[in-house]
Amino acid sequence: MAIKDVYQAVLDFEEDSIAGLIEKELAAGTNVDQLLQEGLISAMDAVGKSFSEGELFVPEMLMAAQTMKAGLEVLKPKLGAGGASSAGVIVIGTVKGDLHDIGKNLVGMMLEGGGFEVFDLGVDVEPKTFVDAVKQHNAKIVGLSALLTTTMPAMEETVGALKEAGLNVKVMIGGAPVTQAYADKIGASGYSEDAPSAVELARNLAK
Ligand code: B1M
Repeated sequence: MAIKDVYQAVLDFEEDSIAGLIEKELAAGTNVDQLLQEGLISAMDAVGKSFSEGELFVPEMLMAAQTMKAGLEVLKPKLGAGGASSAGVIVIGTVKGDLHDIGKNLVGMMLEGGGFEVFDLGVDVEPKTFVDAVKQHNAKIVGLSALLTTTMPAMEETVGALKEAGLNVKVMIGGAPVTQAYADKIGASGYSEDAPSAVELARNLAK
């Protein structure tokens, strides 16, 4: 039994057994931060890299993310108390009028895998709901997802609402029809084309 087993469990999509592995590690006194960093986060980074290199595809990435999430559930209660710190707080959601959530969920899970504390507001989220959630959770980053060209304007509306509320928050956007040019146009802080690059972007924005 070692942290590398936890790491490997993510790569092997062992969603049903990862919780038990982590519990055993915790019982053996393994440091929570190490389990998070060297077990879950490193494994998801490796998954992200394989995806970027075309060795893994969306279904595998989803399975790895689900496995990581199952492991994270066991670690979560220990995170605040155990000294492992969050990489930052992110509020994420699919914008108003848009019901697509598969990509957004994947991004949210990868962000959690990357060490962020993620509050997922779901789909069809009004600009005001994002504003309220940023205030409630003291988030430093907001993640907006849109899959329809017709709902992209809701991203601009949301960026406007956050600015109008005077919130000092970075906004990252993504989704199939979204581009860097669009992010620049609406004054978003950044765009990423997939879930692994969303983690990198969030890490940069959190600096
Ligand atoms: Co819809 N749909 N859909 N749909 N759907 C698309 C998007 C479409 C391209 C299909 C097509 O016509 N070829 C088309 C949009 C056309 C356009 O606007 N340009 C479309 C349409 C038209 C519609 C409806 C209007 C259909 C209708 O009712 N007439 C309707 C709209 C409903 C609404 O939202 N109001 C609709 C409905 C649906 C379903 C409900 C049936 C279902 C959604 C189920 C769900 O999400 N729970 C659905 C699906 C599944 C799709 C397709 C087939 C797949 C989308 C998906 O999940 N991809 C899609 C066609 C396609 O893309 N091939 C299509 C997999 C996912 C992992 O990728 O979401 O791109 P993606 O996420 C990626 C990146 O984009 C990025 O990272 C993710 C992971 O790498 N990313 C981010 C996403 N969000 C990010 C946020 C970030 C960073 C990166 O930072 C915060």
